[in-house]
Amino acid sequence: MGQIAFSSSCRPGWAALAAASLLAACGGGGGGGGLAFVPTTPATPSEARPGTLQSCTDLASKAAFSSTVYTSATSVAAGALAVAGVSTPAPEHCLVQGQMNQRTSGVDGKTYAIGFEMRLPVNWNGRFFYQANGGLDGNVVPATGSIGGGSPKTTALHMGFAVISSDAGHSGAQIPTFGIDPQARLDYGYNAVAQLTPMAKNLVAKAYGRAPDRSYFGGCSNGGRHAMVAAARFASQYDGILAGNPGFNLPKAAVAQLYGVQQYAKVTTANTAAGKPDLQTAFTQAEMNTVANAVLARCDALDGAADGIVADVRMCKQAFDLATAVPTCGGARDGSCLSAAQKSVLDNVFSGAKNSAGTAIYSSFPYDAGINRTDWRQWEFSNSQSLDTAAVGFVFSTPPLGTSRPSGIDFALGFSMDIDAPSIFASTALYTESAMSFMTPPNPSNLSALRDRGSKLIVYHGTSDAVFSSDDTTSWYEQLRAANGGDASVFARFFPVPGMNHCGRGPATDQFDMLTPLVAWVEQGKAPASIIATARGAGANVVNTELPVDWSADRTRPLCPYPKTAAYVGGSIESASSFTCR
Ligand SMILES: [Ca+2]
Repeated sequence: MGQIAFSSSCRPGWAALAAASLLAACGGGGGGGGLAFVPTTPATPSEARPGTLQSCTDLASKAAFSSTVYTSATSVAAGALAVAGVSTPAPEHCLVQGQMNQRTSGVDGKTYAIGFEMRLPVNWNGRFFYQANGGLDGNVVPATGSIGGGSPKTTALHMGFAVISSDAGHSGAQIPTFGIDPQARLDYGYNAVAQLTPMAKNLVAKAYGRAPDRSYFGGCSNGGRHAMVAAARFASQYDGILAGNPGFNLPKAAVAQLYGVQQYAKVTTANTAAGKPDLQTAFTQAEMNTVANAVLARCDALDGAADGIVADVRMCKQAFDLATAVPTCGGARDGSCLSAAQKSVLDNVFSGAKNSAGTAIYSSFPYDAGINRTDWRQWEFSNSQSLDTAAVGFVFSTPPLGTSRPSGIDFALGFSMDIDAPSIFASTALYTESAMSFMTPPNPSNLSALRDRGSKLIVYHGTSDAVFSSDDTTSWYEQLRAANGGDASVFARFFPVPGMNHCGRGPATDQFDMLTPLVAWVEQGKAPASIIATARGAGANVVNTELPVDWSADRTRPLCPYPKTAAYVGGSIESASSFTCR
């Protein structure tokens, strides 16, 4: 199975991560070699042409492809596939399942393959959509093509795209031990996309009689990371890329989660049944409500509307000081205050994980209105000691530390930010690429190949995301702007989603369709000046139960391309038409 060779990457370790030195060390990223930015004229936009499925059950023989086994090709009648939250039935389509690159690992002796399924609608819109999935992958999620945001009301398949989904090269949903196998690491990081993309395009060509006119890529969380990696590594293959809450520095973010466990363990008040620190007691629900309310008290009105939304978290950073905004408990903790120790812990987490020398390990996080919600607590107090410890233990550390250490919270508490954390940059003769190499975009601010072929990138990120920081995405976008003469908006736009947690939920207008505007941008040259988002109150397809009670059920807001934010211009506080991006 031919591995695709990639150009060498520029990736300094933590010591060189100051923005200025990064840009200098990486040659500026934009027009190449640190030379002055030279604008290029993107290709003339053209729209995809619809087509009709010509072939399904015989595709296994018609679409033969290197190192690929098709295990089934079956017709699926209209309405036979239900998608949660989507009221209209899935269209008639062909379901092709199979695997690429089946092999037996010489390291752990297990059998691996890149499992996939592809759903090809009979009435095709002429487009291909790569559905990137979340977490540790390991599961062929049905290839319906999530368009992102909170409980979307349609899918790429419903819209007529031919959609592929994969397990990213290992089987077993969210089971981390595939990280013992070096090739499975690379497949998860980037190689599954490299292998599947040409296979899928060939399948489309055989199914419809012609190749896709346009190709798109989308996902959230680890899927957003896949999207950011595709934008950097596979620009020649994709016309439009949609990256949601992207964990494009996922190994760093996972280590930062372990740092959070260590911090929270300092202020717990009880142990679990297993005799371990109960992180849920580090900050009670009442205490986080106090913090979130203090954020709103200081920051909500700064954007011109006291509406429960902090439209500009950068402005809030200047205005909000935990030390003075939240009362310090004079006596016992009662929910209305934080102890001095708690303030220190929360400040450490929000200012960002550091090693003992004070060097930043990941990123700061913005104080926002959604940091008292369920999803935030889930990531900080639960996933941090299960999912993140497993990922660091088996997939991101080199060699994998998890094979010789306890799991769960004990792994997190025993993890040294000085000695162990640098293992995400390490490689060995067996593990030839570090996690930071295979998981992250090479030189993420250099997207000149994507830009120069006229492809477009839309990124969104909830500002109350607990695990991947919107500050990190903001920092990346600032570097991208700098690499493009101060303005990257001709090909890449970043839409922060105020109040939204990890890929949805929170006190937010979290339902939006960014795929349709991405297609309009790619194919008609219409750049998105704003994107309307809707709250999911009573009557929504899937109700967001965490919305503030004083919001209308169907509140709308414009999401604005950074650095613009939504400013109130008068009228109903519930309507997007009362706001403008500026
Ligand atoms: Ca506000």
